[in-house]
This record gives sequence, C-alpha cells and structure tokens, in this order.
Amino acid sequence: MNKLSITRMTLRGGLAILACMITSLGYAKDLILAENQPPEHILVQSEQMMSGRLADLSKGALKLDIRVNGQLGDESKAWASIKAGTLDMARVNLATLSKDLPSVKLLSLPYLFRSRDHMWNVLDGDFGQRIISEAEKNGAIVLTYYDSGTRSFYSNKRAIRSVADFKGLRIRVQDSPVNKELISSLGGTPVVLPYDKVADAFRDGTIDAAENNTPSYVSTGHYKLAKYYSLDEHSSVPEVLVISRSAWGKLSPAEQTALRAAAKESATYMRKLWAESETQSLAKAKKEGVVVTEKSQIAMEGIESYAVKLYSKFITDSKDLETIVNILRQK
Ligand code: GTR
Repeated sequence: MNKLSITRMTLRGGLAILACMITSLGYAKDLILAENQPPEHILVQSEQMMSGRLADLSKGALKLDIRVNGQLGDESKAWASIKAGTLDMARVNLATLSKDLPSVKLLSLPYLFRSRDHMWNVLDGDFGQRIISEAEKNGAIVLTYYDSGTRSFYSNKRAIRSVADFKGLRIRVQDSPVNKELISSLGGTPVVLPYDKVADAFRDGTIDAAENNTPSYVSTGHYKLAKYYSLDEHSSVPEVLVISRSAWGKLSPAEQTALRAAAKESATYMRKLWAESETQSLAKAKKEGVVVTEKSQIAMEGIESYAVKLYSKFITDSKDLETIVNILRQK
C-alpha cells in the first residue's frame, strides 16, 4: 500500500469519526414530544414507529424524543406550551383544544357520529381543514389525527343503564365545556381533572365515574378501580399530533416533508391496529371481572334526549347550524 492510499484511508476514517461526533453532540435534531399515555398504549407504539420512519426519511437528521406518562405536564399544559412555542411537539386529545378552537366544540357534541367511518370522512374533508386552520391561528401545525375510538362511561358505583343512573355521580371529565355540560344535563356532577389524577381520585373517593375509550380504560388500570363499563359511545373526539410554529420554522423544507410523511404513516398504521386494540382491551377487562353493559342494554333514547339539548347551547349561529347539518348528512 502506498503512502497516498494510507493517507486517504486515514482521512476517510477521520471523517467517519467526525460525523459520529457531530451526531452525538446533538447535530441530529431530537424533537421533544409530550405524550400522556403509558408506553404500552397503542399511541406510544405508533409514535415510536413514526420516530424510526422519521430518522429514515430525514436520513438521520431528525427523530422524536417521546416523553410518555405526562412527564412534561398534563395536556392543557402541553397545549399551552405549544402555543407559546416552548415545546416542540405534543400528542393530545382534540378536546384539549376546545376552548381555543370553535370547530372542536362542535366536533365534541355528543352522539354526533354514527360510526368510525363517518367521523373519518368528516375529518378527512373540509371540517378537518377548518380545525387545521384554527389550530394554525393558535401557533400549532397539525401533523396528523390519530384514532381515539368512542368514549363510554365507567363507574365504581353501578352500571349506567338510563338517565336515572347518573344522578348523584361525580364524573371526571376532560377540561372541555361540552363535556362538563353533558354531565350536568344528565344529572351528574362534572369534575375536571388531568388524566394522570383519575386513578387517585377513584381511590380517595373524589369521583365515582369517568369516561374514556377501552384502550385508555385498560392501559391506565382504571378498569381495576371502576368495574362497571357502559358502552353508550357518547363521543368520538380523535387525537391530534401538533408541532409548535417555532419548532416547525426551524426545520428545512425537506425535514418538514419528512415529518409530515412519517406522521401520516404512523396514523395509517394506528388506524389499522385501533379496532384490534379496542377488542383486546375489552376482552382483558371482561376477563378480569369488569361488568360490561352493551349499548342495546342501555335506555339510549332517554340519554340522547338530554344530550341533544347541548346542541342548542353550543350551536350559536346559522353557520354552525349548517356545519352540523352537513356533518350529520355526510356518509
Ligand atoms: C385519552 C386520550 C388522552 C387524554 C385522556 C383523558 O383517550 O388519549 O390524551 O385526553 O383520554 O381522558 O384525559
């Protein structure tokens, strides 16, 4: 081997070491993502998948640093930090945005969607775009929506089978005006609490009931504390993945494209797995003694007649009315 090729090899080796050093010094951007679900939840698994795809698509320039279990604070805090530009990314339930986005208040109206397909058709259309532009006005870029199935009530006192069963129950809700109003109109008392405080609130008797989809009911262990789960399916508000305007602005156009593509792939992945995750969670809950009340066993007409009163409260003008009529008409 001559002197020149030895020098070239040394140079190549040096460059490789330098590249590693640059990466370990933090040249590859880690986008911090606030997530309030535990690692075993399908949302976290989808985000992990997204992080891998993001690293591939951005050729190692970007990946996610997923902070699970609400370690960066509850959803309201995460949303406030996104708006302020002090947090890169957050995955929150859309209900968290309902105080700032008028469209989300409408979307949160109870029993609005007939099915999962109905909801996705609405979100994939003009109404989904309206949410995206309202979020942008608040300093957040929507990267994708994730499935959140339907939410149903669970209690440690009794199975909810009719309006009468709500009487006297203190029911935990997310911090959303529609959710609070729903509980009051059904005769219960709404108690707003962050997600990670729900288990303790059941334990110390602050609440008697809550509501959520089955994967959340099971992955949080709430099913061990409130064993009556009544499948009334009152709300279908999806999850949303957002990035703050300031973090977005720091990405190159190619990185922005990679981030959007990776987010979309993870949402498609999750939509496929969601139904399975619901079935498995419900099976686990039943196996461990949860008393499941099917929708057909619930006096839904009575409950819906109270819930529908919220429509006149939250639909405040003819434009909103037209929006809701269009949603109801959509296939
Ligand atoms: C879950 C959702 C969480 C949180 C939680 C809650 O379904 O994934 O982000 O919103 O509900 O009830 O607080």
